[in-house]
Amino acid sequence: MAGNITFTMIKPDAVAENHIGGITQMIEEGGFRIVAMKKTKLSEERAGKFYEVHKERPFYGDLVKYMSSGPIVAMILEKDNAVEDFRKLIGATNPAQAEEGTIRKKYAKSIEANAIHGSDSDENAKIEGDFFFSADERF
Ligand code: DGI
Repeated sequence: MAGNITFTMIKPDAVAENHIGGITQMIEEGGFRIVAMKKTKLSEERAGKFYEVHKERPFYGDLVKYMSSGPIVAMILEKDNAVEDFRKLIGATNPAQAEEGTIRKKYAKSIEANAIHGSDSDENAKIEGDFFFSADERF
């Protein structure tokens, strides 16, 4: 059975352009409940750890630099079928391929500065949520 938790980050480009409110509104209107939320900044070391699964990919170095270039907003979200439904709401990795009505279609600037992250499995949703939040930060 699909889990009811996913993890997201509003990425540095979207935070810098004051889209926290717009994106959070799309998330809540999409039926997700915010369980935990914080604005923080990743060091290069922590960004590298977060994206360790992509270590062998050619864009890893750029991705780590970009994700540590400014503050992000991390959230744990709750909804039935959370991981899959949230990936639908954010749209394709490359905004040129993102469908109308998705967060990336509206806010992403490029394949790298693509406004928002969404976990790709229940297992990663748990790992990523635990990376940012302790038990007493979840409600
Ligand atoms: O799960 P997604 O964020 O949709 O995509 P992913 O897990 O394949 O890649 C993670 C992030 O890495 C993605 O949000 C942006 C970046 N990325 C992915 N493919 C490319 C990329 N960055 C660059 N510069 N070039 C790529 O081809």
